Amino acid sequence: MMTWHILGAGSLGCLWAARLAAQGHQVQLILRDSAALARYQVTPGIGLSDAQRQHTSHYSVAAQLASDAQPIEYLLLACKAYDAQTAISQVAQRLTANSVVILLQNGLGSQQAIQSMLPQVRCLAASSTEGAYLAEPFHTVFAGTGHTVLGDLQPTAQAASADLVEALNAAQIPCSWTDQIAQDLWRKLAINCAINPLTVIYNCNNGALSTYSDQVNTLCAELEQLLCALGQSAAAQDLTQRIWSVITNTAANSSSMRQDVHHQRRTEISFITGFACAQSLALECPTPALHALHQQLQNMLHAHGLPTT
Ligand code: NAD
Ligand code: KPL
Repeated sequence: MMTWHILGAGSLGCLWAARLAAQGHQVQLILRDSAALARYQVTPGIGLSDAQRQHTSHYSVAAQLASDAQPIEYLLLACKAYDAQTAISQVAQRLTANSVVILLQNGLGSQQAIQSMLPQVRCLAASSTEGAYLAEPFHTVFAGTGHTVLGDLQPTAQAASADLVEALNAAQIPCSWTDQIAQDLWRKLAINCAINPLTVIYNCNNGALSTYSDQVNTLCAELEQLLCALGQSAAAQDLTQRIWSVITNTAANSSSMRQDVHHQRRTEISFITGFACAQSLALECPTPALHALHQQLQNMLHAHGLPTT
């Protein structure tokens, strides 16, 4: 059995914690402060409900603060991308050359920043299509089945983590290993760039983007060029087709960014369109529609009283 620490006890953090604990792993939540610890200690443990919220089980999972002295073996970083660097710096002294850190953040930028902060630590990036939301603090609802792909952020002499993937699958966390995680992260980023901001701007479900097909197709073409310029031509392959498949297959869904705006939560814009725009400038690969989209999204967020970064 493994010892896991979970930093970020939100929707996905609680989902992973409950499933790992159910499988008999030792799990510790790392909570933000003593007030959060006190709030958690009066709960019956982590609550996990099915999508219809017909069944809820509670899992007894221990909790501690970042200042605890216990060394960390496996760390799941499950906070938002904009909190990731601050959160990891709070436990950095507890990581060793034997630690494995899984970065679950959406978008790109936070993972590379963390790997540079911790050059001696094995950082794996994860790209997940699972869906969860919090019904209340420490009570997560498993809203959508999906799959998580994991891979090393930087080349390593260590073998692919077959034991890790096996342990996660045994804990009902469907996942697989890739030696090309950057490809998965870039493909997902491109999909999120083409879909999420437009659903905020037009305040619509994903499927309604078929009304704006010219705009979607222009973005797809620019994103394809950007991925090729980045050396990610495999991620660029069939991108337009993939994006339209996602739009069709998730037609009734409200994108995660639109949900964030709807709930008056900060978005991960800087790690999605913000990161793509920065890369297009750095590579001198012009993406005018993407830049206009990013600006329009920032204006929209500002109008909603939300952070524009
Ligand atoms: P969330 O907001 O529900 O949870 C994040 C948690 O991290 C919060 O409880 C927050 O208080 C905590 N946190 C932040 N900084 C902290 C710190 N310094 N110390 C302790 N706790 C800290 O987020 P989520 O929905 O679980 O998403 C996590 C990441 O996974 C995001 O990047 C998101 O885009 C991605 N993701 C989420 C889903 C989903 O369905 N929820 C699906 C795929 C990807
Ligand atoms: O990943 C998504 C999101 O909402 O964040 C989808 C639904 C695939 C659209 O980008």
